[in-house]
Amino acid sequence: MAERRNRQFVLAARPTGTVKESDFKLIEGAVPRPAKGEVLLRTIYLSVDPYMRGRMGDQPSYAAPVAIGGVMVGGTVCEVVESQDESVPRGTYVEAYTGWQEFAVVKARGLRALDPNVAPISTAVGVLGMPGLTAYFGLIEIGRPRPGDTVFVSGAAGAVGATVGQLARIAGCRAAGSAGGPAKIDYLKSLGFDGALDYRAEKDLEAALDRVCPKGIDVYFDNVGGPITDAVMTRINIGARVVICGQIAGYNERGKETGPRDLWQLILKRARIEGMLVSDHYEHKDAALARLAGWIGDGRLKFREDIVEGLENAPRAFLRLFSGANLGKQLVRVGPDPTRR
Ligand code: NAP
Ligand code: FER
Repeated sequence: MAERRNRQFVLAARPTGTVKESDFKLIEGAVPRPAKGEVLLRTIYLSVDPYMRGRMGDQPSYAAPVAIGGVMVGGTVCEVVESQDESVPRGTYVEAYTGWQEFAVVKARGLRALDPNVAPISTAVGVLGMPGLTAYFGLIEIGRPRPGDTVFVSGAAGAVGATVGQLARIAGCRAAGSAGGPAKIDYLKSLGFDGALDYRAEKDLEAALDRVCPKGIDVYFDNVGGPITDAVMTRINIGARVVICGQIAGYNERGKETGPRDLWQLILKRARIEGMLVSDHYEHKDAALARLAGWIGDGRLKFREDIVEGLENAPRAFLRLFSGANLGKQLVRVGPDPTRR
């Protein structure tokens, strides 16, 4: 039998400005062998996420950068193909953090085993994984929605944003959001959003906000930053909560973002603004995942995936996050998913 090879994407260069496919390099190595207490994993799905842009640079952050020549990091859904630990037998599906590669050896301990009968295994890096938990903790813990509130979310059609809007409705709020292009606006309406605006098409964002949020905004869940955030800040209500989750509009900028930042509005509206990091809340992860799974089960929480085929297309899939080409959680299918027909 021919020796199995492990294809991996390593970081070739630290990007300046917009990421390019040439910032990544596809290399091949030997498939590693597991030692006692370890398992060999075959990647089925790789999640590509906006935070990876931060790992490509060496600016100070909450996590260390990927080294030049190092394998790109990332959440994955894998199958155990060889086990040296009886608690995680061969054939188990697991959530892991093995990055942009086809095979990896990791410690068996701490892996989350996935049951394909509960939810599609791909959701472990989506609505039932890091992005879903971000929506849950950011909205519930930081946004503290009350029935009757208006919740506005930027980047509303994305993995985090689409979940935020639906959770807001489950909490008894009015949900509205912004996204780029008519297909995403239709998608938001299909999810039950009460209002949606296309930030690319609207000439006057403040007027558009008055249309979709006629009673102002009580909770602003920001995934984006930039012009939509400047406009939303002028439309927050007294006692509003502003959750800073992401600032993707600035991730490819070279310097610090400049432009109007109307913090006077926080005084005027006695509002609170708070940044959040999903992993700070992982102590309560299991309870949150159980609630999210319950809402998926009873049909109140829907999710959508956008799957690019083949590890060789991972850089292209990643770039889709910045052009806005992805409609739903962006995944890469690295290898066959035996649980899906
Ligand atoms: P996503 O929304 O599924 O994909 C990214 C989306 O961002 C694109 O589809 C695009 O949608 C939008 N976008 C890209 N460039 C933009 C720009 N210049 N202006 C406005 N919108 C732009 O990604 P996600 O995984 O759900 O992540 C959403 C945000 O949450 C990101 O900012 C991410 O960093 C953040 N996040 C934070 C945490 C945390 O712990 N703080 C955890 C997870 C994610 P359009 O077509 O609508 O432009
Ligand atoms: C994490 C905390 C935050 C993590 C990802 C994020 C992969 C994402 C942050 C962002 O998109 O800004 O532990 O693990």
